[in-house]
Amino acid sequence: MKYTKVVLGFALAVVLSAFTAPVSQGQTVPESSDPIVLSKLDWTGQFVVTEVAAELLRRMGYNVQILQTTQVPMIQAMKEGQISASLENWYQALAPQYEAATAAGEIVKLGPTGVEGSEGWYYPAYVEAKCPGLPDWRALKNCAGIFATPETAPKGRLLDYPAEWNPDAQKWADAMGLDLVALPSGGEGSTAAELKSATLRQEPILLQWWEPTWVAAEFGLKRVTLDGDGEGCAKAKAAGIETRKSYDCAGGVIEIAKLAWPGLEKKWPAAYRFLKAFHITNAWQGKMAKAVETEDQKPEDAALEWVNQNEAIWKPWVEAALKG
Ligand code: TMO
Repeated sequence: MKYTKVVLGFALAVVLSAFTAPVSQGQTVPESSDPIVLSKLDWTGQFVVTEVAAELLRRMGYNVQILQTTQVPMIQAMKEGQISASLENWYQALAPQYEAATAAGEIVKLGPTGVEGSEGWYYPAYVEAKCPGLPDWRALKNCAGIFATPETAPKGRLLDYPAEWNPDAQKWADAMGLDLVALPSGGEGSTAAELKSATLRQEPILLQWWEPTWVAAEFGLKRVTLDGDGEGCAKAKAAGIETRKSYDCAGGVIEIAKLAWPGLEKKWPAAYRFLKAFHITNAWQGKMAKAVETEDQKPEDAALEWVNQNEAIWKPWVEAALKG
């Protein structure tokens, strides 16, 4: 297995050496040997997308570094040029900050990541038998208590996103008059572990979550519909919640974009063109993320496997970027 990977890697390196030729305007790639720094945020889907982009940039001849951070510090680091690009940014709770920074010219948008996402409150399908009326959110008016934990009883627990993601589930629950207490998760892995144990015991669990994730597919999660007949969105809006960014209230679309430091285009023009062309689908990301989460594959190895198997997809991005 290891041997095969090395041989494949070598063969591709030979193929790719043809790319490191002079490009338009007399520039050669890399235009600067300074590292292009990509952000590694704290969810698996983002790791693998980032590793794919990093691998391809390296094959183009760039020096690439991956910097682990979280979303709020990432915005500041990108304004200052300490992060060159970030491949998967969700325009939900942090949308106003991304938009303000873009409007001020402090960061630039490189276009859609390609992943189609949704998010909201989820539960395993077996919960419906214990809470008739789901997936409509109004069912929770009568059965929030089934989600109680020792910390939240008699109210139900809503297992929220980790604190670093600026979660707002409590605001939603309050606006909708639901007896739920939103408690932050320790991260994607710890929520997955809780879900696994709840499912084994067929116990009710309600969580703020998103798709695409291998967890949603694996555990057959269903999403609470917050819109109902418009009542849920109206309540949230009246409470001052940014409903324009909610999957339900915005008509089923969340923007997921690639962002960059404004100096990227000038410093590494071919990398800029490549990153604009780069995109990924739910299926490609899902396969890699699942291998990382359930088969203990390293994100960089999952990405390398994708790159080795999908040259027909990425080669045009690289060639066009190098042509200028
Ligand atoms: C971290 N998330 C993918 C939900 O934006």
